Amino acid sequence: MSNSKNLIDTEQRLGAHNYKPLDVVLTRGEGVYVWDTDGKQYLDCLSAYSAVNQGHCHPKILAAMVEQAGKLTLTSRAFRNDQLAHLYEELAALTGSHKILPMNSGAEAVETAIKAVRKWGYEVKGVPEGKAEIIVCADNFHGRTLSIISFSTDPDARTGFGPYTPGFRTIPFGDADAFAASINENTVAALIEPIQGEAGVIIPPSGYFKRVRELCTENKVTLILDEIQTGLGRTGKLLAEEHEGIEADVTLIGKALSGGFYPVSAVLSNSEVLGVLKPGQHGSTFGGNPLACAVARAALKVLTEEGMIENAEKMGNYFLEGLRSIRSNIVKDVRGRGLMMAVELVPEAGGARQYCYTLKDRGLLAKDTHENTIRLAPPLVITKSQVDWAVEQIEKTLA
Ligand code: IF1
Repeated sequence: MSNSKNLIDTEQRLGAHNYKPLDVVLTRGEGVYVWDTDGKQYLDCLSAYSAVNQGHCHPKILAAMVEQAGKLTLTSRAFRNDQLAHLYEELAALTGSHKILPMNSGAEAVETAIKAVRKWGYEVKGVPEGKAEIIVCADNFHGRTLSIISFSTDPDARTGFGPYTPGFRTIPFGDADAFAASINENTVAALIEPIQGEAGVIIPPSGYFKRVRELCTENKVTLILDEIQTGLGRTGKLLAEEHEGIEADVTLIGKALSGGFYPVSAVLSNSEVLGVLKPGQHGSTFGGNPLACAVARAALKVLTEEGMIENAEKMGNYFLEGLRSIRSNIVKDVRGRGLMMAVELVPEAGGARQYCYTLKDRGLLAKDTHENTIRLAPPLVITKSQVDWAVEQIEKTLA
C-alpha cells in the first residue's frame, strides 16, 4: 500500500472522526502551493480557513520562528519577556487599539471577549449580576467551545452538547431593525462576523454595520467584531470593518496572525472594556509567549510590507470577475470581498463536495460548506496567472 494509504488508514483507525477530510495527504507547502506524498502539486484555495494568508511556510516568518525557538519559547505570564511589548506596540499602531489581550486559538479570544464584556456590563454599565445579554446572529461561526456552540444555530455544531451557556439572544444577520428590537437594558454587547464565513461568505447589505454601530453607541452596547477569519487582509483591507466605514469597540483576530505557523490570537479593545480584567481574573499558559509574539510580529510585518493586503483587493476583484464570467447552469450565486469568495450551486447540482473532489483531481484544493457552496480563499500572495489557472479549472469543473 502507498504511504498515503497507510497514513489514511491509521488516521481512521486511531483518530476521532470529527472531520471528514478530502483524501489528499499533504507533505509540503510553499506560497500558494502544497504537494501531496505522491509529489502532486495543488493550488491551495482554503489557506487553512484563512490562517495561511501570507502563503505556506513564508521564509521570513520561518526565520523569526527558528531564531526565537532557539532563544526562549515559553515563560508563562508569571514573568515578562522581551517580545510581548513589541507585539502590543505593533498591533496598537496597526489597528488603533488601546488595550490588547493575547491568547492562542480563535475560540479562546472569543471566550475572553465574552467574559470581558459581561464583567464590563456589571461593573461599568450597571447591568444586574448574572443578567448580561449578548446579541449574536443566526448562522454564526465563532468557534467550538461549549459557550460558543451554546449560541450556534447549526445543529451539527450544537446538538448533544447541552446543557448550554445562557445569556445570548439570536437575531437574523444583516437585519438592522431586528438588531434594534433585540437591545434591552441588560444588553452588554453584540458579537458579529463582518462577513459570515462558514455560513458561505454572507455579506450584509451596505449600511447594515453603520446602523449597528449607531445603535451600539446610542445604547452603550459594546460592538465586538470577530475578524478571526475576515481580518488581516483576507477581504482586501487590514480589517473587514474598513469596508463598512466603522470601528468596533472590541476586535478579535487569530489564524493569519501567525501566518499559519503557530496558534496566536488576540482581543483588541479600547481601554474601558479590557480594563475591567484584573490580575488573577483571566489567563492562559501559552497566551502572549515569546515564540508566539515573534511569529506574530513577523507575520504582521510581511503581511503589511509585501503588499499582500493590496494584492488581496486586486486579485480578489479579478478572481470574482473570472468566476462571474463562468457560464454554468448549476451556479446559483457568486459572492466575495477581496479573496474571501464563494460559489453557491443550485440544489439540483447534488451538493458541492463532489465538485471539490473533481477540483482536487485538477490540482485545486477547495472546501465545500453547508451542502451547496464551494468556498475559495487562496493565500493573499496569489498572482494573476495563478488566478487565471484557478478560474480555468473551476470553469471546466462547473460548466
Ligand atoms: C473548525 C471556518 C469553521 C472562525 C471565526 C472564530 C473561529 C473561527 C469567524 C475559531 C474558526 C475554523 C474552525 C475550523 C474550521 C474553520 C471554520 F469558518 F473557518 F470555515 F469551522 F466554520 N471565529 N474557523 O472562522 O477559531 O478556535 O478555530 O482558532 O472548527 O472546523 P479557532
